Amino acid sequence: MNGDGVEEFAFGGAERAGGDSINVYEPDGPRVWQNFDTVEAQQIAFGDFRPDLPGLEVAGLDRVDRSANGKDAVFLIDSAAAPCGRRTVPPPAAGAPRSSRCTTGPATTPT
Ligand SMILES: [Ca+2]
Ligand SMILES: [Ca+2]
Repeated sequence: MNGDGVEEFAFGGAERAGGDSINVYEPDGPRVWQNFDTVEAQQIAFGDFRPDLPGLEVAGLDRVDRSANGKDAVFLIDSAAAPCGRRTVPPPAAGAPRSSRCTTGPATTPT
């Protein structure tokens, strides 16, 4: 991400009040950058999602509203910690299944 040839790692953190930050660190400890533009960042991944921007970006899910109403967003942050994309995820349609378990296809048994 920062061009030093050593891969960083990233995670959502609780710097201020519960999962409100994205943190990128070098594997030996120094923090590369921190961003506070999320409410609760999850499922963070590095990738060259925007080839028009230098280096890798960080994408993830932001749990904007954890109430019964629920509201999620996906975000993108550039290699210098600046937000460069955000989109609210529409809620599921009424009656849509919300289970995280696979409900289709045949059951399998480990051999
Ligand atoms: Ca590095
Ligand atoms: Ca890029």
